[in-house]
Amino acid sequence: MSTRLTPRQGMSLVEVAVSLATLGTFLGALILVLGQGSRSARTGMARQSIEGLARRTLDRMATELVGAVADSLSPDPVAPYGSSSLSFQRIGAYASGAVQWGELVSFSLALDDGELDDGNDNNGDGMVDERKLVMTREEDGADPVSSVLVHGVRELFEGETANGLDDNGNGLKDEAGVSFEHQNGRLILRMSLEQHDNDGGCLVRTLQTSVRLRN
Ligand SMILES: [Ca+2]
Ligand SMILES: [Ca+2]
Ligand SMILES: [Ca+2]
Ligand SMILES: [Ca+2]
Repeated sequence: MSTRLTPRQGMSLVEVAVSLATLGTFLGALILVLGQGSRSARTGMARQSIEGLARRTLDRMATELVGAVADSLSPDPVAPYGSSSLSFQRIGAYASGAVQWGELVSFSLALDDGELDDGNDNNGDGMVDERKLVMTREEDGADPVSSVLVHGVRELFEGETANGLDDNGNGLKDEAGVSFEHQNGRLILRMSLEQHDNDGGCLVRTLQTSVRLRN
């Protein structure tokens, strides 16, 4: 005697096809959700990273500037242009009533590693003509010692374009990604950092702080 399966005891090809299609749709949606989740997690971490980097760098600069004498600033970075570089000194000691100056410290911007000032992204990091911030110390009579404080400084401060105008309304015209401004005995430090990720996202973090100068 032969036994035959009724249609209810097995799955027809159509049913199998529908099941596979449903499973495929479900897996596709799951992969999409997981992908979006990890992308937003990566973006969140990158945001924290650039925020921390900007804060640490500004704190470091502010610490170096504690005790800086207003008259020692070179150039004196007053509005409307301020300056993207700055040298300063503290008072080292008083000897026989005379001031002995401390070491000469300077901050300056240089093109970032592998970058040329040509309107192109030469080093392939997604940023065009970005800078690095360099700090140099010069003890009297000793060779200068330089160190890089941060990479990925924007060529211009956030909201600024090179047009001779103060586009972002902060009182400085065409200011760079790091700028200094001397205002009534205070030195204002501004910084815009930028980072690009593999998903094509662009993060910009802009911070500012100020330090009281010594008379
Ligand atoms: Ca670049
Ligand atoms: Ca370039
Ligand atoms: Ca401005
Ligand atoms: Ca401008």
